[in-house]
Parts: sequence; structure tokens; C-alpha cells
Amino acid sequence: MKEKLESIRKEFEERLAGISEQSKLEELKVAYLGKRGEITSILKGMGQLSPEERPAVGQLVNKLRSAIETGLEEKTQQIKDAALKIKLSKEAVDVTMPGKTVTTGSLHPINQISDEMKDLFIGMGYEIADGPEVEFDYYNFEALNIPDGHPARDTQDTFYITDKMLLRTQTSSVQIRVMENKKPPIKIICPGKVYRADNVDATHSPIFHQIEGLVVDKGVTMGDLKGTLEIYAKHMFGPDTKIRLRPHHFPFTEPSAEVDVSCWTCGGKGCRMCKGEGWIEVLGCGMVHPDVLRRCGIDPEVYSGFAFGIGVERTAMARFGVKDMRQFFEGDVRFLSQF
Ligand code: 2NL
Repeated sequence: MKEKLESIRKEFEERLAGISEQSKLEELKVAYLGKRGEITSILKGMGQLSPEERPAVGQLVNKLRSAIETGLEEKTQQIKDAALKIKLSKEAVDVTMPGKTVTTGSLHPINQISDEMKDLFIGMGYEIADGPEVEFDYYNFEALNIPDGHPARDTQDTFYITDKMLLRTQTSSVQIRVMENKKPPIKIICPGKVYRADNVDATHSPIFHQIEGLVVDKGVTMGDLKGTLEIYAKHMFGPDTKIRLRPHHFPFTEPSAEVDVSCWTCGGKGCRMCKGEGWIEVLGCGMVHPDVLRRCGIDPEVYSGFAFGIGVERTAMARFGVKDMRQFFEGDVRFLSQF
């Protein structure tokens, strides 16, 4: 019996040594410890032994069984370790490899400038108002004192969808909609895209961005307008900036003015930037025309208001020293990555 057990052990160890896969190991386990395995059949045959022999043989069989179990466990661990080693070596990171550069985008210069303007006016208590780019003739022209045949229909020629629908030429249309729907006090800015039937050149584009502001309340004066624009100019062009209002004409404001800021390059002495003028035009403004208020259901005897319109491309060109407006629309990364 002893010899038999010994030869089983030997055979087991030989077979175990030749195994390197988990599935073969399972087969081996069944062959020795399974229901019809070697050890099991010996245990079953124990009944034929004499009572004196039984304990000693039982001990030997148990020893062999636990040796087989240990052998199987150790092999399982070895197979697992080997697999892990292969997996790790496959996944190894070569830290000496050059890294992949992560390129982050940035805001388009037009968005940078309009965000800056919006932040400033929000800080002064303005709300942002939004409206359609495809607009009725009424909101874009009629309501703003520009009836059919008015010369401003030529200077602000646009793209017509139908006789009565067009692409808005200014975001004033949004302000008209707000005045129709809300009682003063009104304090809003309207940023957005506007359209003109202009040919493309260095300073013109059929699509551009504008931010218009509107304040309507009791007792709003031109002094309020001037103070507001002064804050705007200092914020956008530097704390030493001065402003100058030149009389102008817009159909929708009375009085109207164009606003110049002292040149941010020479401080007003005159240089190439300001073409020797010392001043640079940055926006248009005025006191809202009483007819415009009345048409929106606001009594001009009770309320007054000011409005202004700022071209974003123009401002961005000034701030960044861009000479050709077309660059803002071309999407050339070599241009855009400079901002
Ligand atoms: C420019 C500058 C301006 C306004 C826009 C405005 C809006 C309403 C009523 C009155 Cl609802 N005015 N906006 C006023 C003055 C100038 O934009 O150069 N526009 C052609």
C-alpha cells in the first residue's frame, strides 16, 4: 500500500510539473480528488483493510491528499502570477516616450470682447435681452422712425426673406420688443449678430456683431448717458481714456451723437493709430426719440431714455490692432491662436 501511495504521489508530481494552463490543472484535480479520482477510490477501498492497518494507512492517504491539494494550490498561484506578469509587461508604460501635447482652444477674439462688454454692463445692473435675427420690417425699421423710402433704408440695406421679413440690421429690434412688453424701468443690453448687404472689405462684412444698450426710466438724462459711456471707455481702452460726444443724426434718437475716445496709443497727441486726430470713433448713441417710446406704449412725457450701439468687430480691431476685419471670419488657426 505504501508503495502504491508513493507511486501515486510521484506520478502526480510529474504530471503537475508539466502543466502551465488552468484548464489542465482542473483536469488533474478531477483525476486525483474527483468522485472517481485516485485518492477517492483508495479511500473507498479502505474497508477491505484490517482494523489494525486502517489508522496508519488512513494517515498516509490523508497526508498524500493534503500534499496533492497544496501542490494544486501552489500551481494555481504560479499560473495566476505568470499571467499577471505577462499582462503587466504588456501594459507597461514607457515613461521615456515623448508625451502627447494637449492643445486647448481659446475663445474667439470677438467672443472675448463681447464677453468683456457684457460683464461690464451686467456689473452696472443691466440685463441681457435676446431676440430673433430674422425680423419683421416693423421692428427693424418702422418702429425706429425709418419708414419705407427713408434714406437709412439704403445705408442699412439688408437681406430680405419676404417683403415684410428681413435679417436685422441692428439689435434695436430686440429693444423695441422689450419696450413693447415691459414697463420701465428698463435697463438692458442686446448683444448679437446683425446683417447688412455690404460688400466684404477690410472694414465691412455682411454679418457682424453688435451690442446695443437701452435705459428707460423717469428722469434719465444725457448726463447719465455720458457717465455710462465714460465708464465703458475707461474699462475697454484704459483708465486714462477721455470721451468726446460729436453731434450726429440717427432717426431713432434725438439728440444723437457719435462718441470718440482719446487715442489709446498716443494718449491724444496724434499718431498713426488715430491718423493724427488724437481721437478714435467707437460708438453711436443718443436719447431715445419720443416717437419711438410712444410707439412702444411708453409715455415720453413721463419717461425718457438713452441708447447706444457698439460694433464688436470694430472694437476688437481697435483693441487687438487687427487691420482687416475678414480675419475674424476666416477661422485661420494661425490668426486665432494669437488671442
Ligand atoms: C449706430 C450706433 C445706435 C441706438 C443705436 C437705439 C435703440 C432704440 C431706440 C433708440 Cl430701441 N436707439 N439704439 C441708438 C443710437 C445709436 O447705434 O451707429 N447705429 C447705426
